[in-house]
Amino acid sequence: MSMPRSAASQNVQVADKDFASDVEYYLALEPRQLPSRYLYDALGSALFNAICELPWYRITHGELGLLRRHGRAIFAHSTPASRIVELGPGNGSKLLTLIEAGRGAPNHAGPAKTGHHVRPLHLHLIDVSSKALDEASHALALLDDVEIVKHEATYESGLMEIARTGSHTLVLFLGSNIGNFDRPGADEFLRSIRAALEPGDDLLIGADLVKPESELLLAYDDPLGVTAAFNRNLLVRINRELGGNFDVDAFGHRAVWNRSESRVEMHLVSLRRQWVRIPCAHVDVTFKEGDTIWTESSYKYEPEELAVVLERAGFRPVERWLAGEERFLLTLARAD
Ligand code: AVI
Repeated sequence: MSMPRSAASQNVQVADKDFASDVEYYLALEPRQLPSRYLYDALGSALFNAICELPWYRITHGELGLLRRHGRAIFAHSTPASRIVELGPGNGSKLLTLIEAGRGAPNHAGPAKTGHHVRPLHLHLIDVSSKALDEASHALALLDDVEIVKHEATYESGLMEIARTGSHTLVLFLGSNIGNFDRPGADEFLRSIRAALEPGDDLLIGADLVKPESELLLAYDDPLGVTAAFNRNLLVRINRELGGNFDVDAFGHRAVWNRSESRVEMHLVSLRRQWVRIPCAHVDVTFKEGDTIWTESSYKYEPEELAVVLERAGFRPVERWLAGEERFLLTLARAD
């Protein structure tokens, strides 16, 4: 079984009628599914931020550590850029950490002096959530001489907005967001990043690596139940926005490591036989005890595999930095 590419990618503009028609479409599939992008309403985004603070979810901690320790090396290895584009900036902490850690490095993308003028560094933030954009730009406004441009857009349309302006660009795709694309979807998405860039531009990508199953399951089914709340909140959202009558208590959270596909899957599991109606999505469905809804896949990579994927998309890996303890990899790759 494999989640269709469109379910894992963000290339559909999120709007209420899309939500209703996606819920109708994906709940009719076998196995039943819901696209993971709908996990991120206001409460879902807040729960995701809480997940990032959990000791068992080591992606954020591992990545911030790498950005802090290697910020100078990242700039030293990249083409001098006058703008940085971040896809999915979250609360802005990753970009803030990178810029602060990189100060003083050759090629640091800080404000450039032209004659008597200081040319500001342009930070382009692309996200479908205006709340996330506000939060990130608020955090980044702490920096001197930056100009922040918010793109409230899907990644694909945001990339089209920033494409080919003639100035060198560093694109950040961090947080292992690449992991929420299936393999063909990752290829396609990396190609769309490449298409927005000129030869010599750079991509800094963060990817979570394959690690022992026990660690992966703790990361996606934490003892505090925050990830379970993040998953079940999707049912709360459907009830609120589409008039559904899910009994949220009657669904459990399950994380599964699918070794052959190299992905952690999140599912919602019906704890009893029940009948669910979602009038705005024309859904009328019966769940038996144990029936599931597949809500997310997080693909995990091997370092060599990521290099191959980048090359296939038209990037040449330049340098990489590994957080050994967290098994997380940052790769700087150059557009050919
Ligand atoms: C946003 N994304 C990379 C997270 C992940 O690890 O797949 C979302 C998440 N799902 C459960 N915990 C975190």
